[in-house]
Amino acid sequence: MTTRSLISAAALTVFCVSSQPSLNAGSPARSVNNPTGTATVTGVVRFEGQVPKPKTLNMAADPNCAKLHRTPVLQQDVLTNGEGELQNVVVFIADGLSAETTEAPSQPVEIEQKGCTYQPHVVAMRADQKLEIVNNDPTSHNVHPAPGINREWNKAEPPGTKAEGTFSREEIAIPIKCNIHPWMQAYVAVFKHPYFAVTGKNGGFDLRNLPPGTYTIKAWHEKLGTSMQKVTVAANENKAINFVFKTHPSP
Ligand SMILES: [Cu+2]
Repeated sequence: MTTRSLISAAALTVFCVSSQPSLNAGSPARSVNNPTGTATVTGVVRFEGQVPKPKTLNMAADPNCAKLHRTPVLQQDVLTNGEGELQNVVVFIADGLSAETTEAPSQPVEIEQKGCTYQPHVVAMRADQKLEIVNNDPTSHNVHPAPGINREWNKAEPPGTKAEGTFSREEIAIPIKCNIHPWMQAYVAVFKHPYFAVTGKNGGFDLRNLPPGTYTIKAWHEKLGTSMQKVTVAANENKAINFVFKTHPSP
């Protein structure tokens, strides 16, 4: 036996052993041992139609909040730019991944309580990654996630302090409230894998390091719902897809 064939035999043995318990045993083209691939799915999320007029947040109940603003503060629910590109959409792989083995990053995801609003309004993170909420206001806040399937928690935050917590289950997405200021609202999307993005001001998203495969990709928006499409990518392929949301989808 040559050295090369010995290596091939060894690799085959490793593959056969490791693929036994995986969800992907019937598809030997994809290695479950290598979750970091080379394919990319990029795109833009757009809103079509009349953008709903944003409501003004009424902070009169807490003068410490009201006096932090000279101009009205608008609700952050449907945010578009002049091109109709939609912000705060969570785009993620919903189906098609084999079992993932990568660990959650050790650095926390941070949300700031500033001007009596949550900044950013939407974040995405890994299960068991730390979520850190920092109170940068001269008034007391509270942070109260209201999950559907994760453990609920509820923490006080005097001025200048921070609170932290985790979520162990995938959930898209968990509303985050402040019990003191009912207008304060954020969302946290929690994933078991690293293939997710939140659109910025240009509506863009970028899912990198994907293994080759066929995936269901979903786009979630807090008010406009969820849209999905299937995409197949080969190794090193960069595929562009777009999502479009409308206020009143036709029946
Ligand atoms: Cu608050």
